[in-house]
Amino acid sequence: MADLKLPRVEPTPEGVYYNRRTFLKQMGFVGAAAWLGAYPPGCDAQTPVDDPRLLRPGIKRAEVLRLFPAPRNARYLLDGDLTDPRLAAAYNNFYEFTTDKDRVWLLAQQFEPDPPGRPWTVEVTGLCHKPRTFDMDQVVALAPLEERTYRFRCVEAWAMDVPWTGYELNRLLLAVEPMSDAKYVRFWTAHRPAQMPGIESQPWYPWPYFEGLRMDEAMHALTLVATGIYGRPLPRQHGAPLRIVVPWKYGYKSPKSIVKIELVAEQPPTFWEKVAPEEYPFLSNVNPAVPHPRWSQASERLLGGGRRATLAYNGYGAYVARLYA
Ligand SMILES: Nc1nc2c(c(=O)[nH]1)N[C@H]1C(S)=C(S)[C@@H](COP(=O)(O)O)O[C@H]1N2
Ligand SMILES: [Mo]
Repeated sequence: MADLKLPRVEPTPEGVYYNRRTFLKQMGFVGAAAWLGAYPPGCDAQTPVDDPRLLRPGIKRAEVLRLFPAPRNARYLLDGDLTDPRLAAAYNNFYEFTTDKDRVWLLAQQFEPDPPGRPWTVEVTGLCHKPRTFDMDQVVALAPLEERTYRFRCVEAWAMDVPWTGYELNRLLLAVEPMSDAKYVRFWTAHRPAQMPGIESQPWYPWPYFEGLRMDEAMHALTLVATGIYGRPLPRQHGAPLRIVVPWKYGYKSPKSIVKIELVAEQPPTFWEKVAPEEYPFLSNVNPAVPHPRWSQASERLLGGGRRATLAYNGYGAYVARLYA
């Protein structure tokens, strides 16, 4: 239980945004070559996969690449070392490829999120005044990308501490001007059976992957649209070219490779809730006191070795507990 890495989130004055230049000056720019060296490998257990494809960015679009690495936001830090990027990239949940966590990265190599002539788009629609379909150039132009280090906790009791690149989901939602009756947000993952072998080999799952949040959760400052990890565009296995990150909830509430976001009035169904409602309820906030029906949630295994206590709301209670009062 040593090595308790606590999040530190400095309070932000409402409505204050830093422009990219100020950030670059204040936080110090991290050079492209330094990104790997900045995150020393974990001390034991897994041997990192040594394959050049492992960390390959999912998209090569110049407009996106030039924004990496994004400046660090010093308000969102973790105490202690981060997870080795090679361990995080070689142990994944992305059932569209396989349930074998050690092989997701390999099978995901055939996924081409943004091929020439068929650019990735995200449709943001539903109860809003300005529904819009964004391509990736427009997604990254919407708000300055920044890096935040977050704890990440899978419901299966493994965890990692990683630097995401992205911006707050509220930036994307506000861009379409939500209506007052928008109370929930739905998310859909891409459905590409030809590139995602797990879809056809597991026909009993309700593809495509879908998730949902309450509007207040989606608008919360901790909830990210992530386009990168460890200072580079997301590799395919982490959900290229963009995913959602909700650090106080179990990992399945952070859907990958998003193609559609819809603002709705009623609580939407979610993939895992549909599969096993008693095991994966809609809310799914990290809670050490509530065991999964088949295992304890009191502690968690860190990728790279070691165990630590699970924290309520994954350590973010000071910032999110009020949402559930
Ligand atoms: N589309 C999609 N998104 C998904 C999943 C998935 O299977 N498909 N798995 C979820 C689960 S259970 C976890 S723990 C995280 C894992 O993210 P990582 O592989 O980038 O660490 O992705 C989440 N998002
Ligand atoms: Mo998970």
